[in-house]
Amino acid sequence: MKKHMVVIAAALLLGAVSTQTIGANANEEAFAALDADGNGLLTPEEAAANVDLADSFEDGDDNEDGFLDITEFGKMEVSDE
Ligand SMILES: [Ca+2]
Ligand SMILES: [Ca+2]
Repeated sequence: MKKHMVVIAAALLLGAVSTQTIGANANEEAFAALDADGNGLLTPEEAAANVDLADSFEDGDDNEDGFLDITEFGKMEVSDE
């Protein structure tokens, strides 16, 4: 009985970890898809490909350097619909 609980807990933990990993990868893939020149920064022109992102570009640019990096991008909640 106890052994079963451990197995279930381990499975849940593994599921949680892999979901997080998939989320991070999806984010990186979305960023890479928008980063047309692949320099690791999104310009307003590159962000214009996604209407939601373009709208919230300035809000997302935490360090106000005029670009979005992957960290800033990751904090934003942009739908890709
Ligand atoms: Ca770029
Ligand atoms: Ca920035």
